[in-house]
Amino acid sequence: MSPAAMMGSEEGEEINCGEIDDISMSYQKGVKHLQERGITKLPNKYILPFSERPNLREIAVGPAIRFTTESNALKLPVIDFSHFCGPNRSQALASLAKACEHYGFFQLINHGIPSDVIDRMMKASRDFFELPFEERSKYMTSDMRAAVRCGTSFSQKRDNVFCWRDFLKLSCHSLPGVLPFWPSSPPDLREAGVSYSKKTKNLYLELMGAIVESLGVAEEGAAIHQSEKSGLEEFGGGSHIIVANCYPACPEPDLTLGMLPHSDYGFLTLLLQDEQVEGLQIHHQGRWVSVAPTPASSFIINVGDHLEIFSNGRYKSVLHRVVANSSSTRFSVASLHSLSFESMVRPSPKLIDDQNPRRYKDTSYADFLEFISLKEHKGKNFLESRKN
Ligand SMILES: O=C(O)CCC(=O)C(=O)O
Repeated sequence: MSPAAMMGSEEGEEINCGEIDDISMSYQKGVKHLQERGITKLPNKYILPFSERPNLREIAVGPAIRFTTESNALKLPVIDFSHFCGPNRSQALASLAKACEHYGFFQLINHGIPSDVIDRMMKASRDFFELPFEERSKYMTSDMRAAVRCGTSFSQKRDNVFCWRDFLKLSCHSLPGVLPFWPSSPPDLREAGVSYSKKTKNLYLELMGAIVESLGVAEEGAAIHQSEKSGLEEFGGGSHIIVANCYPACPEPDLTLGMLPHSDYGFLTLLLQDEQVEGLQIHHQGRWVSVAPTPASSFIINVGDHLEIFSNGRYKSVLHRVVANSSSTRFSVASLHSLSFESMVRPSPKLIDDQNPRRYKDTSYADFLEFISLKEHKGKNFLESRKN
């Protein structure tokens, strides 16, 4: 073979140009595909610079995988949703405000979504990632506005270093318009997704009603979709995306991440975590701390960039990331909510005064998509770009 046809591979050995195409095609096919090929070393494409690598100490506890140790365990505040509907509402609102101000994350219990709705969504997501690559790849597109989008890493077109995750994104607004585009396989995905989407949307609206009240910008905690007073009646028709994440077991989890540090763009994210396999970490008081797996009967809720803007910085979106592990595949399902595509998010006028000047420019979901199509979404760089 001529030297011109030879190049150094990512692993350092010599390969020919045909193989290079094969390797880069493998990255594009996602990490599930790499895992199925039985790789035992992490390809360089996934290796983070030293300073960005996680500091892992993986512990097997029975069938479960944990990273939590005495030094990095975090107990998230627990918010009992049932208290919003009774005599304890004002106390529950105060706890909600505290959780959003000091953590940006909380665990929500007694939310009223039936467990079979949650179990079916989790199962349909897992089953999707079990489909052959040829079936999943029908939904691979770089069109961020597509009704369904399957892919790997964060932006597989632009990421220099890939993350160790595959995803399926289902746009949920409006359901009748998007449903015909959703995958028809696995057979239960559409039905499970529709019930899950309706229930999580209602829960989100109820939570936003409580959040608006906790900020003191609505006289009552009426659900936002019914509220004329808050000026936020657009919430009911806002964007809603369900993201199913799959993080297969990784040969060298110390060298990579399932998801790089980021904040979520919307108002709130409702996250269903894997019950057995830990992986979510949040940046709290200057260090990375693990969030222990939560029972499927509860959600992890986090404040997004749009809520930080709306609250004029009182509630903070918080950096979070996902660590990989060497023995078990981890799944999660995130439900991300914001206003409709072109609607403007701005600080509530009632939260601006001489002591609290307006801290952010107007922005929209469309602005976020444009930003990430031009720049890498790193940390909170989108929100930083919206500061006054
Ligand atoms: O998998 C997780 O626990 C977190 C997922 C996440 O951060 C996201 O989908 O934005």
